[in-house]
Parts: sequence; structure tokens; C-alpha cells
Amino acid sequence: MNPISKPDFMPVDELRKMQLAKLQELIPYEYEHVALFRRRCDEKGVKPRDLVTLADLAKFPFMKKTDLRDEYPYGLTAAPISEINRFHCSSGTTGKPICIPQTAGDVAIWTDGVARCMAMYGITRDDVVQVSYGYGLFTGGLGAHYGAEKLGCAVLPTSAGNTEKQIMLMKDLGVTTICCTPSYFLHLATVAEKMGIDFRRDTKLKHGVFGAEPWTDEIRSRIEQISGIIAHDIYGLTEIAGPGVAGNCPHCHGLHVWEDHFYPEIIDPDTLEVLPDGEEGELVFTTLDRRGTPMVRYRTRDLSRLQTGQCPCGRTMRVMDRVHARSDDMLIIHGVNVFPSQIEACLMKVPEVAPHYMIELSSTDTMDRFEIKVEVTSGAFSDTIAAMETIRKRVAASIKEIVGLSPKITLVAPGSLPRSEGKIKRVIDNRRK
Ligand code: DLL
Repeated sequence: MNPISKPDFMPVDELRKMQLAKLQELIPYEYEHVALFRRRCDEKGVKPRDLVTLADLAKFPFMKKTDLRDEYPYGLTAAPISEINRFHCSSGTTGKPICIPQTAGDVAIWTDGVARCMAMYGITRDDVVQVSYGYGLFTGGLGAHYGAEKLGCAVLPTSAGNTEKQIMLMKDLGVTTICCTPSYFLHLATVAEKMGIDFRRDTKLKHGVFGAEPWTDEIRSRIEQISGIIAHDIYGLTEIAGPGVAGNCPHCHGLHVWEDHFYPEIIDPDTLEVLPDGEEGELVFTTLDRRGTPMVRYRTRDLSRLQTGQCPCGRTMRVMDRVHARSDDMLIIHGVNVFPSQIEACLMKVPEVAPHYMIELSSTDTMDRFEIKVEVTSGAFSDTIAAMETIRKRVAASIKEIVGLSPKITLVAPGSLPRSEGKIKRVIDNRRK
């Protein structure tokens, strides 16, 4: 076992004791240094000394993305600027960005999370790791970079874009591991095909470290089929660290959360009650070690579940379900609740369509219009109307069966929908608000 992985196997009672001890340091620290937290605790009538057991965490107030925006840039920062080593910010499409100042210790914890994920995937110092996540304010590039370096891998920081050159370098340098969004990998695969490069035959690629956006099991299988690599899932968010909050082991259908750093809870997003392990709801994280911008009970909006039972790999850290959706991604179409991931799963049941699609919503005076544009694979694409109509009917039937709706299905030519170098945007909602 790589020594980096040792904490993953910590006995559960030791882990719970450690979490409580860390929380009993964190909560008074946050109360002392972050005025918003102190004010909310006072309004609730809860004091740091009320945290006696782990269950007492539920007495403390939540934090939300709007708090980060409202308190931008330094309102939630607990450490003095002399201790701050790094900023990561993300700008939403509307309003103020969020800003997360971090200490050197915070960056080290984040690095540890990524390195432990990679070690769990079977990546070693013999691997050549290409980081095609964006570098800069986005945490993907630097997070994967530091994690791979900590493992001792040889790292190639390409960032996103310049796809043909990325493929050339991948081939020439003997890259074994690619880190990028799953949607960018699909784009890489299409460009490689056009360049006459077959990942299996012409490269040494074995591992993909994919995350930053929801992706279904069906997309994962497609990726593995077309490239012959193992597609690993890595989860994280800027507010808590970046990538490396959780990752999947070869045995679990879900992701081990590095609970010694990031304490997870699942809540009912309506009642805000903590739900027992095994029930689905909204993921909430508390950063147990972070001192630059600590987060207590941060509501992620990501929907998941903490699984019960022990993973066969022997890791004691709880497993969360893969994040298939965010509560704020849910679309209500003709009164039906639909997640884009459900549409993706329906599309991927039809082998003739490619994993490139767009959901478009608009409204007339009287009704909503719902259209799905999806690319046909280059193998199946033809100019015979009858052949295309057969595929279109199959897609429509798959969506009707699972989602219960009958959108307009438009089949488009391979390569005609926009590609993304980072997180893909698959929904255009132009309905009246
Ligand atoms: O996306 C950090 C990251 C970079 C994770 C690279 C993994 C790989 P943000 O830009 O703050 O940070 O976006 C965080 O992205 O709340 C989820 O909704 C989504 N997300 C991240 N990883 C996954 C994943 C980075 N593996 C938001 N599966 C999160 C599904 C994911 N959704």
C-alpha cells in the first residue's frame, strides 16, 4: 500500500474521535474570527461549547453560496492576510464571484485529498500524468497537478484547449493518466479519431481522472469502451477544497469521502433536518482542518447519499453516491421534474447516438417547448431519411419510457454541437422566468 493511503483505513472509532476533536477546535475558531457565523450562532442561541458529540453539529447554522457572495471578498476569511497563501475564486454567471483565501496548510490538505484519490485509483510514481483541467482560478488544474506531484508522478500541465497538441504530447510522452472533465475527454477522443490516433493502439493511456461535472454511468461506459482506459470519478468543490474531497475505489459504486478532512452530512433540502446514512438528500460539508476560509455546514446543492456498510476495499471512510444532479439543476417541464442526467441516461441507451447533446427549452404564449438535439455517431450517420428516422424514433421511445415526456428530437451531424474545454453547459432554458 502507498503510505499516502494509510489514513483511508483508520479504525472508525478513531476516526470519529478525531473528527470530534477537530470540530471542537474549528467551531470556537470560526466563532471567534468570522462575524457572520458568530451572529448566526447567537441568533440560534448556540455556543461553541454546545458541541459535545458529533451529532451536536446539527445545532449549528448552515453556510450557503449566497453567504460567500454577500461576504465577498474577505468576510468569511478567518486567518490574517500574512497567513494567506492562495486565492481561488469562481465567478457565477450572475452577481459577485466567490473568493476562497487559503493558507499553505489548506493547500496541503487539498493536495493530500487528490493524492489519496490517485493512489486509490492505482496511479503510482511510474505514471505520466497529463493535467488538462484548466489552471487559474478554477481548482481543477492546480489540484490535480499538486496531487500527482505529491504521489511522485511525472506531470504534464497542458491545461485545457489546444486539443491536437495535447494529443500529440500524450502520444509522444507516453502519458498514462489524463485528468480532465468527462466531456472534454469525449472531445479529445473525437479529435484523436480525426487525427487517425487510436488511444488503445497509439498511446499508453490507462487512467482517466474525471470530475467537475455530473456524468452518468452510461457516459462512463462509453468512455471506457472507446478508449480502453479506466474512468475514475473525482469529486470536489472550490468552497471546500477543490478536487479530491472524494473519489471512487475499484470496489465501490460511489466515492469514499476523505472524512478526516471533510465532514459530510446529508440533509433534507426542504426541512433542513439531517438524514440518516442511506437516505438521499443534499450534501453538506464542514472543513475540519481549513483555517483560511473554514466552512461549517456548507450546503453544496449536490444531491447524493451516504451509503451504509463497509466497502470491500477495507477503507473506513464513508462512501457517497456519485453526484448525478444538483438540486438547482432540476428542470420542471410540463409539470414533470427532470434532471439532465436522466435525459443523458436515456440517450446513451441508443448506441447510434453520440454522447453530445443539448437540451433546449423555450416558451410560446401558451406552452413550453422542449427540444433535444443529439449527435449521431459517425458510424451511424447517413443521409437516408428512413435510417435517421429509425434512430430518432428509438431516442424518442427511450425518453418517453423513462422520463414520460415527448420532446422534439433533432438528430444532428457528428461534431456539430459546441464542445467545451471545461465544464459543459448542456441546458439552454429560454423560457419566461
Ligand atoms: O469542479 C472542483 C473539481 C475539479 C472537481 C476537477 C473534480 C475535478 P467547482 O468549480 O467549485 O469545483 O464546482 C463544484 O461541480 O458542487 C458539483 O456540482 C460538480 N462536481 C464536481 N465534481 C463532480 C463529480 C470543481 N465528480 C461543483 N461528479 C460541485 C459530479 C461534480 N459533479
